[in-house]
Amino acid sequence: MLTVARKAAELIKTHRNDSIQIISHMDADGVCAAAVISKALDRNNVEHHTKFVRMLYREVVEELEPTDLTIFTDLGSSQLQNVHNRFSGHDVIIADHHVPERVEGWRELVHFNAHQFGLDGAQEVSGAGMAYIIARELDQANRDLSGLAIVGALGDIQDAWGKLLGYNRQIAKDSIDSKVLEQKIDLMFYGRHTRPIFKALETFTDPPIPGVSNSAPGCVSLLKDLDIPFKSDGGWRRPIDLTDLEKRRLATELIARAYTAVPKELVQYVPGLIIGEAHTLLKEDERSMLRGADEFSTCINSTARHEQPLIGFEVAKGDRRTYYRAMLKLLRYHRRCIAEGMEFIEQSGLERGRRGYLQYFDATGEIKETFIGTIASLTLGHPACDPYKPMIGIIRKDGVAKISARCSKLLFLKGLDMARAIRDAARLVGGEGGGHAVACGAQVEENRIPEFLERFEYLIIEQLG
Ligand SMILES: [Mn+2]
Repeated sequence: MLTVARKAAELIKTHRNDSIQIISHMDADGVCAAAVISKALDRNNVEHHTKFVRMLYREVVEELEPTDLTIFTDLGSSQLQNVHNRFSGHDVIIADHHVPERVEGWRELVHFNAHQFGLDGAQEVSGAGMAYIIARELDQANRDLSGLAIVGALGDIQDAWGKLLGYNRQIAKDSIDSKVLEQKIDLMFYGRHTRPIFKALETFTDPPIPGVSNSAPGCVSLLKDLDIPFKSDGGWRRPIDLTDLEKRRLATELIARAYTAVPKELVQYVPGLIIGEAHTLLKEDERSMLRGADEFSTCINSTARHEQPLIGFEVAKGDRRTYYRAMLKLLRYHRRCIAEGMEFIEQSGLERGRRGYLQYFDATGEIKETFIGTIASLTLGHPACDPYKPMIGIIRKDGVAKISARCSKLLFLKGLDMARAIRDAARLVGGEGGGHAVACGAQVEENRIPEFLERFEYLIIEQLG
């Protein structure tokens, strides 16, 4: 594997005085991947440009201009044929972890894909991880960029088992060795460094915990019962402020309560969702949203969702001034969009699939299409929905339906791969789909939505036996 990474690094070096572009995926992993390569180039005083795209559909690729060297990160492999048609004859590096297409006889291509080395690209290494391996070959001093590779991996939900797997563990080790990262078994609360403990509890919904999830008064009284103060002299206590003993008391109680509500066959996976590996970025400010690697990745993800990936890109590269402030502003807007989206769901309610196994909503004209996935996943945490069944959001536009699907990590741990189901279901009705096992999407013709839903529901029931 390192041989190919080295070849990529050598190719970059031979082009150091030429025009270089990075083209990357517009999501958290893709933004981190581009930031890793861009940082490595900056450190070598190599000029370059960076661009983000959602997918390398044929029309998209046709609008790209080949330069002396093009580096694709977190995409390219699964649309290799399209890339080949436009870029053959030019020097290209692809650093990706998606399942690759095959193309014969493209000599100028250095294809660095996880699957070629027997790595599971869904769980063991991300696009940012692949980019990082090249950066490390460029210069061992780039080991400090491994923190970004972990942020990218979390963006692609590669820690669904409560810990990193495969090559991601090696990258985390680089990161710990270079004093960028701390890895610790902890409560899997979102906002460990930034939110009051009761708030972190209230928003914990996967798995749902009776009397805690979505219940502020319930969280307050739980903390009282467990004798865990939620305030100290310095203000609200955050999850990381809890002592190990307090954390243990809390974890035991949460697991016990979750057991009472989770379907029997899923019970064994519950502890892994409540306790797991937490990743802290030690160079970030103690109370910053960038301190927790998971929150960092959510921040970057929201810049991509709002079509402002360059903001996340500059923040990932280290800007803590202009772009960082722009990101915070965007996050406030992001929260407003979430509130509006959830209000719409409250009012319109959910529909059920024919077999009762899917829940969905159509938010055409109400929610931005890049935002539908975020709303679908938050809806899963809503008390009115069944958290153990997949949630689908639909937006119709110009005769085409954009579909986003989300499900609890519990279903994934039980063996559901929604990405496969959505790809197959979309194909069966002449569309396209893909993504991650618990978060994926598809595009189908508007008039085929009912047929798509039926097929998708069928494939999910089949997978879950
Ligand atoms: Mn990725």
